[in-house]
Amino acid sequence: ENLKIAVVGAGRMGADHIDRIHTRIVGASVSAVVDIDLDRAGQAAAGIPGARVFASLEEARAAGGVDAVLLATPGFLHEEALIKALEWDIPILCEKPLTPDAATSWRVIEAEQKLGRQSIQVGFMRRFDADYAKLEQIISGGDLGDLLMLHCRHRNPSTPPGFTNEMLINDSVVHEFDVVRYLTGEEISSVQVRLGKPSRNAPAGQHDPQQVLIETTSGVLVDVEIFVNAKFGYEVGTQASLEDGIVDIGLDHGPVTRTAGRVGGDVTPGFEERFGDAYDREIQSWVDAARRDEVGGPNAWDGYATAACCEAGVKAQSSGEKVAVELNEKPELYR
Ligand code: ISE
Repeated sequence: ENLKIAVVGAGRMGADHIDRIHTRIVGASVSAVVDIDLDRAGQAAAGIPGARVFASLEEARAAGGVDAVLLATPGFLHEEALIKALEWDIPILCEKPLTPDAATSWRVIEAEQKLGRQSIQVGFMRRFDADYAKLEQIISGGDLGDLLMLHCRHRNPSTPPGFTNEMLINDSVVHEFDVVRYLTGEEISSVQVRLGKPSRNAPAGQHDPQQVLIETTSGVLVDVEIFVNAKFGYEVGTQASLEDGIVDIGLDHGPVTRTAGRVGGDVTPGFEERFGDAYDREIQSWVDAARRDEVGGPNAWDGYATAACCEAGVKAQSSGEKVAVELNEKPELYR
């Protein structure tokens, strides 16, 4: 029988996941769409047989037919829904960030420990991207020696209204925090943020671009260019410097055509296109694992550790200093 999913939040990512579950995911269906904006929920649920619309997760749950929850609301709304779904003991896919800071994420970790089993997967889809997975294999395979440095670029064409400086870290660089942990297999020990010359295309109150400097426990150094009003399109990539070689991923322009004295390919317009396959694999992996009461990807510990990095990053934005990332001891459940 299909896993019946309540999707909470019918915004950009929620609507994309609803379409994905309906059209491409095997063994699951959308049974409820939850949004305080019922019109928006109705639009996202339109044409999906059996998908009912609710203003709250409690109402959806009370109406029955909810086996799992996909949380696609903004990060500051996650904690309450996560704690509830853990109490109900139903599997959860939580879009990033798990929560916006370490203390709230730790409360989620404590609630999951009370349940006694991992039940939350966090939406770090880059781990399901073919290029990132290959880079991870190259690094962990060891043929090119140790990884020494990573140079990351994360460019969005533009930001929605109200995208603050903190969101540059909590909503965008959070992916690099996860990728660095994924590629190195280590925790991050410090974060520093440098605000250089701002672009005239940045909206008022937002400093764009920013440079984020990350260190891991063994001393791998990482620099991130986060440039969220870069205009030209969407680009996420990484160059890895290893002892015996340099590896590049993410110059994702498809076929290159030379004609009429010009050379070129296409730039992906946004993350839905760039990571479409990765999102499909991520959600399928979650669904398959959820049906066995398991987690099929990054877990709540990954959510907590990256939330601690985000908290350090936001502090570093205003202090300009290198801020240490302090983590609680990793509970048995995640070892
Ligand atoms: C967005 O929320 C995402 O998760 C995208 O992957 C990221 O590239 C973008 O910067 C975020 O705003």
